[in-house]
Amino acid sequence: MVTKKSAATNNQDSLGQGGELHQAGHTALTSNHGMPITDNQNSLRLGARGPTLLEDFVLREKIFHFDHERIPERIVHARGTGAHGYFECTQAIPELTQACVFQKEGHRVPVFCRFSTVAGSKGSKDTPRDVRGFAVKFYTEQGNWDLVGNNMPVFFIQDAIKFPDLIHAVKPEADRGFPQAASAHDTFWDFVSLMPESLHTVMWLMSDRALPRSFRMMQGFGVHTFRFVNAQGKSHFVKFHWKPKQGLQSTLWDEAVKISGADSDYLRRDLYEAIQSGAFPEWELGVQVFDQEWADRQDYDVLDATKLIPEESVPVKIVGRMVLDRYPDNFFAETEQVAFLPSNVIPGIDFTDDPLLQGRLFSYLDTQKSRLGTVNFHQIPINAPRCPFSNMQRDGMMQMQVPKGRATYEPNSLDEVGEPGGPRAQAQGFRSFPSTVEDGAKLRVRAESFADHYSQARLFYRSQTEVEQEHLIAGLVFELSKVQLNHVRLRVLSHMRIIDEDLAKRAAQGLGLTLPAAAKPARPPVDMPPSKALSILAQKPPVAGRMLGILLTDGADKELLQMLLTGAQEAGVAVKLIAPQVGGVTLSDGTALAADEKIAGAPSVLFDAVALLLGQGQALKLCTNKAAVDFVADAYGHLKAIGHDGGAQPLLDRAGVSADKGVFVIKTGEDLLGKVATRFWERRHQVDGMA
Ligand code: HDE
Repeated sequence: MVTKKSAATNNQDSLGQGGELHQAGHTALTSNHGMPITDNQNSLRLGARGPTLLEDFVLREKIFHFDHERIPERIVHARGTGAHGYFECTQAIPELTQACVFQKEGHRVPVFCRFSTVAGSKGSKDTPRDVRGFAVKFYTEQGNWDLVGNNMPVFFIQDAIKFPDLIHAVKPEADRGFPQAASAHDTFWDFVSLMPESLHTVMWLMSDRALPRSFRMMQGFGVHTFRFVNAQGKSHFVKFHWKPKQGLQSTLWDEAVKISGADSDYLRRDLYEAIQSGAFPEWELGVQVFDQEWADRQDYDVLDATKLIPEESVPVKIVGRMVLDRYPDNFFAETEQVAFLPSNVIPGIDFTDDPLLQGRLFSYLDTQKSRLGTVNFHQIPINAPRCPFSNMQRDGMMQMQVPKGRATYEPNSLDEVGEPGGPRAQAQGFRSFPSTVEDGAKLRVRAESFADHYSQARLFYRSQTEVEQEHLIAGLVFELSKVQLNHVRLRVLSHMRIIDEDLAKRAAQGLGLTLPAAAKPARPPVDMPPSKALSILAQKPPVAGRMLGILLTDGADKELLQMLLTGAQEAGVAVKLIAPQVGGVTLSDGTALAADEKIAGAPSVLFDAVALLLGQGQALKLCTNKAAVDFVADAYGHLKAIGHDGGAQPLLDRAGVSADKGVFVIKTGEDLLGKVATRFWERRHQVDGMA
């Protein structure tokens, strides 16, 4: 025990520069103004059983602060998670832009990246059918550049003035306060069916893109057309793309539903565990660059955010990579307080007249004031530039800086008498690109070039594989079955007829409805050549970054397990050990092994593939364990690889598993690990409704 005297001496010795008090290995507990606190267990009361005294300033300060710990959640994208990392230029493009991040190969800048769902509240689940946010803050030597994108390259609306309507329609219905984090309800479909411009993004929302298996396994898009400007002042249009090294992967709908019960933090935990284990996720940054002449030749307007540019018409040039290698130390201080602003650009990157982007330039700055409470939110460490910053903005709530001198206005001549005159504008700084506008009249109109709402919805649908089209139709049928207003369902179907007659027919069949008359498009669609890049399944994903679940019982074959563990490590596949009890099992050679999870706590929906290593006679025992039977039945139903040791047959039979290429006895580690990222699509015909 530390005597009073020696404790005092220790504290005295370790009084830090900032005034902190340290005791052996701990920081001394103090009040907010630094007074050392001796008792953090009991409030100050009159006698041992008497009333608490108003005088108890320690109690009051603690409760006062606690009462105000919450801040308003983001109006959209409330639920998210983020990570630190770096961006590295891999292909310098000074001919296109003077942006400092693209000048030299190998040049790195720190980044903070936040992924999010859009519609749900902060406490909602991770796996709803939804768009995902993909926002990156680059801390460059010329200021912060925020690329605030999504995992889909298009958006629901063309003009910012419709954003509040869109969000009101998708958020829980105003009178009843539900459904949470779901688009499957009347108001969303009512709105989008009256706004045909949303249909292209609605196709993406009904597709597998809205059900990412991991934030690490989705693409990111800047969505809008931006401008690159080079040192000579020459400008090109640019669209930004993030391409995950981990490949693309989505959950099945049935999986997503079950995951939200098993682990509503699934995507957040996935990112955390990957980074903590050293499997740092990585994306390539690509750009599609084109000029005005090219833009003028297209059937669509490149300033319309409901349109994408097929990679087949403008290839994506890879110019850099982003690696996320550090999880935040504090969720609130960093992930919650990070404030992204599309208006944060650096010299060399500029905006276009996209009316959605123009509205965003106002909204994000404005929303931070109500979310973070002060115009000084840029001084919060996660938001502050990492380069020097200096101007004559002063005061405001939570001013953290202590600016010196009298120079709070410009111009001034204070330096003529030897006083600091303060910062001055630079010749080398940001200059808006002097683009010209065609028509000077002030009008509330939508350009005629924004009128085609169907061609790209059709392009997207027709670019999907057969399986993906099935999923999209199933999504549509599910959502419209939740819609209660029949006229809304019919209106949606009337649009589907313009997008693709077969799509409309199959959706109507799924709903048990007769097809209505086709909608009348403002402009008839044109056929665009299908784009392979729009399909997830047309691209083969790597196995690295995936997770294998190994179900073990007492007597499980130690050698087989060791082979799988070694193989997994070499392949970059993470492993979780699951057993009837978390205390673990005794392996075939008598060694005891602790499990990561109990079966009911780690259903197979959490894994990309499963192995069943069951000791003699154990499979039969597990046949009466509902969680174990579901583990296998779901892995089968979700078309995953199931590797087993040969003794698992009774459990496979009990779970209704029929033999196919994806169900096999493991002979080498490669048998299973090579298939961790594979789904056995042919099996879907055996498991109607799950896939
Ligand atoms: Fe956002 N959006 N948005 N958005 N958005 C916000 O800003 C808004 C749009 C996106 O992880 C808010 O700081 C308007 C498109 C992401 O912190 C708010 C319009 C795209 C995030 C806002 C759009 C996005 C937001 C809420 C139509 C993809 C989360 C909190 C004009 C390119 C950033 C906040 C994070 C967040 C407004 C449309 C992406 C209210 C008005 C298009 C990734 O300012």
